[in-house]
Amino acid sequence: MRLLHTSDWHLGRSFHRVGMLGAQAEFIRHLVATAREREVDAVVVSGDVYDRAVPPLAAVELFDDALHRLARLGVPTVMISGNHDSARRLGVGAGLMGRAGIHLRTEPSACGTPVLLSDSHGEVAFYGLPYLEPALVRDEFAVERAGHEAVLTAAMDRVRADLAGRAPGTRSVVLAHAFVTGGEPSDSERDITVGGVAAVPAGVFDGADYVALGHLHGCQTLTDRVRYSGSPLPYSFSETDHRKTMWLVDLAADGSVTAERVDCPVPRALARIRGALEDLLADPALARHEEAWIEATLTDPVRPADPMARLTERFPHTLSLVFDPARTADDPGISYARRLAGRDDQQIAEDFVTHVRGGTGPDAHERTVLRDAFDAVRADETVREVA
Ligand SMILES: [Mn+2]
Repeated sequence: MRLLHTSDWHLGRSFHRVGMLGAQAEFIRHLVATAREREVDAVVVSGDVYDRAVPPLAAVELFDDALHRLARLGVPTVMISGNHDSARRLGVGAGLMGRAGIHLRTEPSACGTPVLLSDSHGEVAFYGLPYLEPALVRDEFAVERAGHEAVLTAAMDRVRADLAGRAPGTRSVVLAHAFVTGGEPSDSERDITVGGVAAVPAGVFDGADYVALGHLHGCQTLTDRVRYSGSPLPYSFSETDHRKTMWLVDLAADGSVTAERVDCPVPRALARIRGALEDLLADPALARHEEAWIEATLTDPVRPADPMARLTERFPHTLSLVFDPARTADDPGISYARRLAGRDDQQIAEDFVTHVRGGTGPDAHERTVLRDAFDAVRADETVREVA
């Protein structure tokens, strides 16, 4: 069975000030053309269809267009909701869409109920695990003080139990939206840290022949059977080095996997350039980036006049301007943002406590208090989005 695995469309999202709807529509056409030309048996979309719980009308219309194209193509499609989607909103009409061959899985309670597709070698069971927010699905999976690992393990136990009851040799594909250990994040994923641990080990998915992951925006291979497709388009400059792709996966009769990367059309290259303004405007080596979307970091000790206007004369698609005047690391003027870069909320809060207490960090109880506070805020945000 041949699958086309994609995720993280984020329909409606823009890239800095550039609207991406046109590029997203182009991607949908590319997806459908690839499915037809490469004779794909099933398309899997592993969450974050939309960028927001309540997406703009144009994004909803584009999704509607995608559904029609996929249904017309006649290739069965399985989709799950991600942490950016409102599972309930996305799930509206799922029963009817299912009759058209588009299987939307947004209900945590349906984790163990597969979509069954078959080829000449027999059945393949597709289990759609929507994004599982621990605070919201704790009761469904009867786990206490749940983190991501606990709820995904419980969901996969249902998958394994269902699979065990099927004919021997039944192959399986699991769709999940999660941060799996070993994956490399970028700047455009929403933080899902809960209980201090966002990442779950790949071993949670043991028993599945192929695990089609969504959430991280870079295409990556964790094991032969566990892969992220990444987003089809870049949504932050941290993705400058990404090659945007989908996975074309062949699932053999014995469940073994071979996978090929299929490139996605990206409207414009990305580049990050750094230096003093005059150097950036003069350096002949930068000529190759003149048509790219640019993030420029200016290192001039004094902020130059009209930097954006001057940069866009040479680089008309400059989208982001960062000032990072050349200083030594112990300079007290070094920016607060730079000191915080790369640290999560919990670490920042713990370091703050250490700082204001003259070097004494929080004890275990205080760390738990901080962690619970962050979890409560995140759960509350999610509840408001889902509601
Ligand atoms: Mn995403």
